[in-house]
Amino acid sequence: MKIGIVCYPTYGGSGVLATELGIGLAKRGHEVHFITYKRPARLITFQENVFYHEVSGEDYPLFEYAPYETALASKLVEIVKFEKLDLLHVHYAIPHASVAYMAKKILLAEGKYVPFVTTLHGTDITLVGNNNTFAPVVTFSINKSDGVTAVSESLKKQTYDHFNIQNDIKVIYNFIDFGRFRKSDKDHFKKAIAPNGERILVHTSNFRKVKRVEDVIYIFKEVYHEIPSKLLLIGDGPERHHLEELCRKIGLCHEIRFLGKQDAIEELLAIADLFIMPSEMESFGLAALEAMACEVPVISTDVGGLPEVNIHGKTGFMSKVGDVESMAKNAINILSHDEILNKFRKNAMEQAKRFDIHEILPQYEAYYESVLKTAVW
Ligand code: GMT
Repeated sequence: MKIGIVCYPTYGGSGVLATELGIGLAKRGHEVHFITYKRPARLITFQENVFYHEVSGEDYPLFEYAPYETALASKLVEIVKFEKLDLLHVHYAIPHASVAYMAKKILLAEGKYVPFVTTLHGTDITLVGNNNTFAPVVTFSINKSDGVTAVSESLKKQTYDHFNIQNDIKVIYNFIDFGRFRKSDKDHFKKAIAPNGERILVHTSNFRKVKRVEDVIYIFKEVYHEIPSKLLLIGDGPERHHLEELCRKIGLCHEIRFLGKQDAIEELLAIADLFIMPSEMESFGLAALEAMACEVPVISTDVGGLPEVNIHGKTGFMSKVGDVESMAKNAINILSHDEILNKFRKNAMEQAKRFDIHEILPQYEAYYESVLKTAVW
Protein backbone atom coordinates (compact mmCIF):
# COMPACT_ATOMS: atom_id res chain seq x y z
CA MET A 1 0.00 0.00 0.00
CA LYS A 2 1.05 3.61 -0.49
CA ILE A 3 0.05 5.49 2.64
CA GLY A 4 0.20 9.21 3.45
CA ILE A 5 0.55 10.06 7.15
CA VAL A 6 -0.35 13.47 8.58
CA CYS A 7 0.47 14.25 12.21
CA TYR A 8 1.83 16.83 14.60
CA PRO A 9 5.56 16.22 14.16
CA THR A 10 6.40 16.90 17.80
CA TYR A 11 7.49 14.86 20.82
CA GLY A 12 3.81 14.50 21.85
CA GLY A 13 2.32 11.01 22.02
CA SER A 14 0.29 11.32 18.82
CA GLY A 15 3.31 12.44 16.79
CA VAL A 16 5.46 9.68 18.28
CA LEU A 17 2.84 7.04 17.59
CA ALA A 18 2.17 8.22 14.02
CA THR A 19 5.88 8.25 13.24
CA GLU A 20 6.53 4.81 14.73
CA LEU A 21 3.50 3.50 12.85
CA GLY A 22 4.83 4.85 9.55
CA ILE A 23 8.30 3.44 10.15
CA GLY A 24 6.79 0.07 11.17
CA LEU A 25 4.55 -0.05 8.10
CA ALA A 26 7.51 0.78 5.85
CA LYS A 27 9.47 -2.10 7.39
CA ARG A 28 6.57 -4.35 6.45
CA GLY A 29 6.92 -3.31 2.81
CA HIS A 30 4.47 -0.41 2.51
CA GLU A 31 5.49 2.93 1.03
CA VAL A 32 4.93 5.66 3.62
CA HIS A 33 4.80 9.40 2.99
CA PHE A 34 4.87 11.76 5.97
CA ILE A 35 3.23 15.07 5.14
CA THR A 36 3.95 17.49 8.00
CA TYR A 37 5.14 21.04 8.69
CA LYS A 38 8.41 19.81 10.23
CA ARG A 39 10.34 16.54 10.13
CA PRO A 40 8.72 14.30 12.79
CA ALA A 41 10.89 14.23 15.92
CA ARG A 42 11.20 10.43 15.87
CA LEU A 43 12.06 10.24 12.14
CA ILE A 44 15.75 10.46 12.80
CA THR A 45 17.40 7.91 10.54
CA PHE A 46 17.11 7.14 6.85
CA GLN A 47 14.44 4.51 6.22
CA GLU A 48 13.85 2.75 2.97
CA ASN A 49 10.24 3.29 1.76
CA VAL A 50 9.80 6.36 3.97
CA PHE A 51 9.40 9.78 2.39
CA TYR A 52 8.97 13.17 3.97
CA HIS A 53 7.12 16.09 2.40
CA GLU A 54 7.25 19.43 4.16
CA VAL A 55 4.21 21.68 4.25
CA SER A 56 5.46 25.21 3.88
CA GLY A 57 4.23 27.62 6.52
CA GLU A 58 4.92 30.81 4.62
CA ASP A 59 3.50 34.01 6.04
CA TYR A 60 1.55 36.24 3.68
CA PRO A 61 1.71 39.98 4.39
CA LEU A 62 -2.07 40.25 4.05
CA PHE A 63 -2.91 37.58 6.65
CA GLU A 64 -2.38 37.83 10.35
CA TYR A 65 -2.00 34.01 10.61
CA ALA A 66 -0.31 31.71 8.09
CA PRO A 67 -3.09 29.65 6.41
CA TYR A 68 -1.72 26.25 7.49
CA GLU A 69 -4.88 24.26 6.70
CA THR A 70 -4.95 25.56 3.14
CA ALA A 71 -1.26 24.82 2.66
CA LEU A 72 -1.73 21.29 4.04
CA ALA A 73 -4.80 20.57 1.88
CA SER A 74 -2.94 21.71 -1.23
CA LYS A 75 0.09 19.60 -0.31
CA LEU A 76 -2.11 16.53 0.25
CA VAL A 77 -3.69 16.97 -3.17
CA GLU A 78 -0.24 17.28 -4.77
CA ILE A 79 1.28 14.28 -2.98
CA VAL A 80 -1.73 11.97 -3.46
CA LYS A 81 -1.67 12.72 -7.20
CA PHE A 82 2.08 12.67 -7.74
CA GLU A 83 2.91 9.69 -5.49
CA LYS A 84 -0.32 7.84 -6.35
CA LEU A 85 -1.24 7.25 -2.70
CA ASP A 86 -3.91 4.66 -1.89
CA LEU A 87 -4.92 6.05 1.49
CA LEU A 88 -4.37 8.93 3.90
CA HIS A 89 -4.06 8.32 7.64
CA VAL A 90 -4.47 11.52 9.64
CA HIS A 91 -3.75 11.80 13.34
CA TYR A 92 -5.95 14.24 15.25
CA ALA A 93 -9.42 15.28 14.23
CA ILE A 94 -8.56 18.94 14.06
CA PRO A 95 -7.41 20.22 11.79
CA HIS A 96 -6.10 17.11 10.05
CA ALA A 97 -9.38 15.24 9.44
CA SER A 98 -11.17 18.33 8.16
CA VAL A 99 -8.19 19.13 5.90
CA ALA A 100 -8.12 15.55 4.60
CA TYR A 101 -11.83 15.84 3.78
CA MET A 102 -11.15 19.02 1.81
CA ALA A 103 -8.27 17.35 -0.08
CA LYS A 104 -10.46 14.32 -0.81
CA LYS A 105 -13.17 16.56 -2.29
CA ILE A 106 -10.68 18.46 -4.46
CA LEU A 107 -9.27 15.19 -5.75
CA LEU A 108 -12.76 13.81 -6.41
CA ALA A 109 -13.48 16.85 -8.57
CA GLU A 110 -10.47 15.78 -10.63
CA GLY A 111 -11.67 12.16 -10.80
CA LYS A 112 -9.17 10.77 -8.28
CA TYR A 113 -10.37 8.93 -5.19
CA VAL A 114 -8.46 8.65 -1.91
CA PRO A 115 -10.10 7.53 1.36
CA PHE A 116 -8.83 8.78 4.72
CA VAL A 117 -8.61 7.21 8.16
CA THR A 118 -8.67 9.47 11.24
CA THR A 119 -7.07 8.43 14.50
CA LEU A 120 -8.32 10.16 17.65
CA HIS A 121 -5.59 10.55 20.24
CA GLY A 122 -7.30 12.26 23.11
CA THR A 123 -6.59 15.91 23.45
CA ASP A 124 -8.51 16.47 20.20
CA ILE A 125 -11.59 15.01 21.89
CA THR A 126 -11.20 15.50 25.62
CA LEU A 127 -9.68 18.97 25.79
CA VAL A 128 -10.02 20.71 22.46
CA GLY A 129 -12.83 18.82 20.85
CA ASN A 130 -15.48 19.41 23.48
CA ASN A 131 -14.79 23.11 23.45
CA ASN A 132 -17.91 24.32 21.67
CA THR A 133 -15.89 26.42 19.27
CA PHE A 134 -14.55 23.32 17.56
CA ALA A 135 -17.41 20.87 18.06
CA PRO A 136 -19.07 21.30 14.63
CA VAL A 137 -15.81 20.72 12.76
CA VAL A 138 -14.78 17.78 14.95
CA THR A 139 -18.19 16.10 14.59
CA PHE A 140 -18.36 16.67 10.85
CA SER A 141 -14.83 15.50 10.11
CA ILE A 142 -15.19 12.34 12.23
CA ASN A 143 -18.47 11.51 10.49
CA LYS A 144 -16.94 12.14 7.07
CA SER A 145 -13.84 10.02 7.69
CA ASP A 146 -13.77 6.73 5.78
CA GLY A 147 -12.43 5.07 8.91
CA VAL A 148 -12.01 6.21 12.51
CA THR A 149 -9.82 4.71 15.19
CA ALA A 150 -9.40 5.65 18.85
CA VAL A 151 -6.48 4.69 21.05
CA SER A 152 -8.56 3.26 23.90
CA GLU A 153 -12.08 2.08 24.74
CA SER A 154 -12.34 5.05 27.07
CA LEU A 155 -11.61 7.54 24.28
CA LYS A 156 -14.11 5.80 22.01
CA LYS A 157 -16.77 6.16 24.67
CA GLN A 158 -15.93 9.80 25.34
CA THR A 159 -16.14 10.58 21.63
CA TYR A 160 -19.64 9.09 21.43
CA ASP A 161 -20.61 10.86 24.66
CA HIS A 162 -19.44 14.31 23.57
CA PHE A 163 -20.27 14.38 19.87
CA ASN A 164 -23.07 13.24 17.63
CA ILE A 165 -21.13 10.50 15.85
CA GLN A 166 -22.73 8.13 13.36
CA ASN A 167 -19.52 6.48 12.21
CA ASP A 168 -18.12 3.29 13.76
CA ILE A 169 -15.00 3.82 15.81
CA LYS A 170 -12.46 1.02 16.00
CA VAL A 171 -10.19 0.83 19.02
CA ILE A 172 -6.56 0.23 18.11
CA TYR A 173 -4.32 0.68 21.11
CA ASN A 174 -1.01 2.51 21.27
CA PHE A 175 1.87 0.10 20.75
CA ILE A 176 5.47 -0.41 21.81
CA ASP A 177 8.56 -1.61 19.97
CA PHE A 178 10.40 -4.03 22.26
CA GLY A 179 13.35 -3.88 19.87
CA ARG A 180 13.96 -0.45 21.33
CA PHE A 181 12.11 -0.29 24.66
CA ARG A 182 13.50 -2.99 26.92
CA LYS A 183 15.52 -3.04 30.07
CA SER A 184 19.22 -2.75 29.30
CA ASP A 185 22.32 -2.51 31.42
CA LYS A 186 23.10 1.15 32.05
CA ASP A 187 24.84 0.74 35.39
CA HIS A 188 27.41 3.49 34.81
CA PHE A 189 24.56 5.86 34.13
CA LYS A 190 22.71 4.74 37.24
CA LYS A 191 25.80 5.38 39.37
CA ALA A 192 26.08 8.91 38.02
CA ILE A 193 22.49 9.74 38.94
CA ALA A 194 22.17 7.74 42.14
CA PRO A 195 25.71 7.18 43.48
CA ASN A 196 24.51 5.70 46.77
CA GLY A 197 22.02 3.26 45.29
CA GLU A 198 19.04 5.60 45.72
CA ARG A 199 15.75 4.63 44.05
CA ILE A 200 15.12 6.51 40.80
CA LEU A 201 11.67 7.92 40.03
CA VAL A 202 10.95 9.19 36.52
CA HIS A 203 8.34 11.37 34.86
CA THR A 204 8.28 12.29 31.18
CA SER A 205 5.82 14.65 29.54
CA ASN A 206 5.37 17.92 27.72
CA PHE A 207 4.89 19.71 31.06
CA ARG A 208 1.43 20.95 30.23
CA LYS A 209 -1.04 21.63 33.04
CA VAL A 210 -2.98 18.45 32.18
CA LYS A 211 0.08 16.38 33.22
CA ARG A 212 0.03 17.77 36.80
CA VAL A 213 3.83 17.66 37.12
CA GLU A 214 3.50 19.57 40.37
CA ASP A 215 1.92 16.43 41.84
CA VAL A 216 4.97 14.44 40.72
CA ILE A 217 7.15 16.75 42.80
CA TYR A 218 4.88 16.51 45.87
CA ILE A 219 4.73 12.70 45.54
CA PHE A 220 8.50 12.63 45.33
CA LYS A 221 8.78 14.83 48.43
CA GLU A 222 6.83 12.22 50.43
CA VAL A 223 8.80 9.30 49.02
CA TYR A 224 12.11 11.05 49.67
CA HIS A 225 11.28 11.39 53.36
CA GLU A 226 10.93 7.60 53.63
CA ILE A 227 13.33 6.21 51.04
CA PRO A 228 16.61 7.62 49.67
CA SER A 229 15.66 8.55 46.13
CA LYS A 230 16.16 10.80 43.11
CA LEU A 231 13.65 12.21 40.63
CA LEU A 232 14.28 12.66 36.91
CA LEU A 233 11.96 15.03 35.08
CA ILE A 234 12.23 14.51 31.34
CA GLY A 235 10.66 16.80 28.76
CA ASP A 236 9.86 20.45 28.55
CA GLY A 237 6.86 22.70 28.29
CA PRO A 238 4.96 25.67 29.65
CA GLU A 239 5.07 24.59 33.34
CA ARG A 240 8.81 24.05 33.56
CA HIS A 241 9.86 27.40 35.02
CA HIS A 242 7.20 27.21 37.71
CA LEU A 243 8.26 23.63 38.55
CA GLU A 244 11.91 24.60 38.91
CA GLU A 245 10.84 27.33 41.33
CA LEU A 246 8.78 24.80 43.28
CA CYS A 247 11.79 22.47 43.64
CA ARG A 248 13.83 25.37 45.03
CA LYS A 249 11.04 26.36 47.39
CA ILE A 250 10.75 22.91 48.92
CA GLY A 251 14.54 22.53 49.07
CA LEU A 252 14.83 19.47 46.84
CA CYS A 253 16.76 20.87 43.85
CA HIS A 254 19.68 18.55 44.45
CA GLU A 255 17.52 15.46 44.37
CA ILE A 256 15.48 16.45 41.31
CA ARG A 257 17.04 16.74 37.87
CA PHE A 258 15.39 18.43 34.90
CA LEU A 259 16.78 16.69 31.84
CA GLY A 260 14.83 18.55 29.14
CA LYS A 261 13.76 16.84 25.92
CA GLN A 262 15.56 13.55 25.40
CA ASP A 263 15.62 11.30 22.34
CA ALA A 264 16.92 8.12 23.98
CA ILE A 265 14.17 7.85 26.62
CA GLU A 266 14.73 4.09 26.83
CA GLU A 267 18.23 4.66 28.27
CA LEU A 268 16.76 6.68 31.12
CA LEU A 269 13.94 4.21 31.67
CA ALA A 270 16.60 1.49 31.90
CA ILE A 271 17.76 2.95 35.22
CA ALA A 272 14.31 3.85 36.58
CA ASP A 273 12.56 2.11 39.48
CA LEU A 274 9.19 3.85 39.22
CA PHE A 275 7.28 5.94 36.68
CA ILE A 276 4.86 8.64 37.86
CA MET A 277 1.92 9.76 35.71
CA PRO A 278 -0.56 11.83 37.77
CA SER A 279 -2.36 13.23 34.69
CA GLU A 280 -5.73 14.90 34.85
CA MET A 281 -6.59 13.23 31.55
CA GLU A 282 -4.83 10.57 29.51
CA SER A 283 -6.54 8.80 26.65
CA PHE A 284 -4.00 5.97 26.75
CA GLY A 285 -0.69 6.99 28.35
CA LEU A 286 1.99 6.01 25.85
CA ALA A 287 4.75 7.25 28.15
CA ALA A 288 3.57 4.81 30.84
CA LEU A 289 3.62 1.95 28.33
CA GLU A 290 7.20 2.85 27.33
CA ALA A 291 8.16 2.67 31.01
CA MET A 292 6.38 -0.67 31.52
CA ALA A 293 8.15 -2.19 28.52
CA CYS A 294 11.42 -1.28 30.29
CA GLU A 295 10.18 -3.09 33.43
CA VAL A 296 9.26 0.07 35.31
CA PRO A 297 6.03 -0.05 37.36
CA VAL A 298 3.63 2.90 37.13
CA ILE A 299 1.94 5.11 39.72
CA SER A 300 -0.86 6.86 37.87
CA THR A 301 -4.28 8.35 38.15
CA ASP A 302 -7.30 6.30 37.10
CA VAL A 303 -8.53 8.58 34.32
CA GLY A 304 -9.30 7.94 30.66
CA GLY A 305 -7.55 4.92 29.17
CA LEU A 306 -5.08 4.45 32.03
CA PRO A 307 -7.04 1.54 33.62
CA GLU A 308 -6.70 -0.25 30.25
CA VAL A 309 -2.91 0.02 30.54
CA ASN A 310 -1.90 0.11 34.22
CA ILE A 311 -3.38 -2.77 36.22
CA HIS A 312 -4.04 -1.66 39.80
CA GLY A 313 -2.03 -3.72 42.31
CA LYS A 314 -0.19 -5.61 39.57
CA THR A 315 1.74 -3.33 37.22
CA GLY A 316 1.50 -0.36 39.56
CA PHE A 317 -1.27 1.52 41.32
CA MET A 318 -3.93 4.04 40.36
CA SER A 319 -5.41 6.84 42.47
CA LYS A 320 -7.85 9.67 42.00
CA VAL A 321 -6.61 12.84 40.29
CA GLY A 322 -4.83 15.06 42.82
CA ASP A 323 -4.64 12.40 45.55
CA VAL A 324 -0.94 12.92 46.13
CA GLU A 325 -1.06 11.18 49.50
CA SER A 326 -2.39 7.93 48.04
CA MET A 327 0.06 8.02 45.13
CA ALA A 328 2.98 8.64 47.50
CA LYS A 329 1.84 5.79 49.77
CA ASN A 330 1.64 3.40 46.83
CA ALA A 331 5.04 4.52 45.55
CA ILE A 332 6.60 3.87 48.96
CA ASN A 333 4.90 0.47 49.07
CA ILE A 334 6.46 -0.59 45.74
CA LEU A 335 9.88 0.89 46.43
CA SER A 336 10.38 -0.29 49.99
CA HIS A 337 11.30 -3.91 49.24
CA ASP A 338 13.27 -5.35 46.33
CA GLU A 339 10.98 -8.42 46.16
CA ILE A 340 7.86 -6.28 45.78
CA LEU A 341 9.53 -3.99 43.25
CA ASN A 342 10.77 -6.94 41.21
CA LYS A 343 7.31 -8.52 41.15
CA PHE A 344 5.79 -5.26 39.87
CA ARG A 345 8.61 -4.88 37.34
CA LYS A 346 7.91 -8.32 35.89
CA ASN A 347 4.14 -7.75 35.78
CA ALA A 348 4.61 -4.37 34.08
CA MET A 349 6.68 -5.91 31.33
CA GLU A 350 4.22 -8.80 30.85
CA GLN A 351 1.33 -6.36 30.52
CA ALA A 352 3.31 -4.21 28.03
CA LYS A 353 3.56 -7.29 25.77
CA ARG A 354 -0.18 -6.96 25.08
CA PHE A 355 0.69 -3.80 23.16
CA ASP A 356 3.62 -5.20 21.19
CA ILE A 357 4.03 -3.43 17.84
CA HIS A 358 3.91 -6.84 16.12
CA GLU A 359 0.39 -7.37 17.49
CA ILE A 360 -0.94 -3.87 16.79
CA LEU A 361 0.52 -3.03 13.37
CA PRO A 362 -1.35 -5.85 11.60
CA GLN A 363 -4.56 -4.39 13.11
CA TYR A 364 -3.91 -1.11 11.28
CA GLU A 365 -3.10 -2.97 8.05
CA ALA A 366 -6.31 -5.00 8.27
CA TYR A 367 -8.26 -1.83 9.02
CA TYR A 368 -6.77 -0.03 5.99
CA GLU A 369 -7.70 -3.02 3.82
CA SER A 370 -11.28 -2.96 5.07
CA VAL A 371 -11.54 0.81 4.49
CA LEU A 372 -10.17 0.47 0.96
CA LYS A 373 -12.73 -2.28 0.25
CA THR A 374 -15.75 -0.52 1.69
CA ALA A 375 -15.17 3.21 1.27
CA VAL A 376 -17.55 4.92 -1.12
CA TRP A 377 -16.65 7.74 -3.51
O1 GMT B 1 -0.21 13.64 26.18
C1 GMT B 1 0.13 14.58 25.48
O2 GMT B 1 0.26 15.68 25.92
C2 GMT B 1 0.38 14.38 24.03
C3 GMT B 1 -0.86 13.86 23.39
C4 GMT B 1 -0.86 14.12 21.91
O3 GMT B 1 -1.93 14.43 21.48
O4 GMT B 1 0.14 14.02 21.22
O5 GMT B 1 -0.95 12.45 23.68
C5 GMT B 1 -2.21 11.85 23.48
O6 GMT B 1 -2.00 10.82 22.51
C6 GMT B 1 -1.18 9.74 22.95
C7 GMT B 1 -0.99 8.78 21.77
O7 GMT B 1 -2.19 8.23 21.35
C8 GMT B 1 -1.80 9.07 24.18
O8 GMT B 1 -1.01 7.98 24.61
C9 GMT B 1 -1.90 10.12 25.29
O9 GMT B 1 -2.53 9.53 26.40
C10 GMT B 1 -2.72 11.30 24.81
N1 GMT B 1 -2.70 12.37 25.80
C11 GMT B 1 -3.79 12.76 26.48
O10 GMT B 1 -4.87 12.22 26.36
C12 GMT B 1 -3.61 13.89 27.43
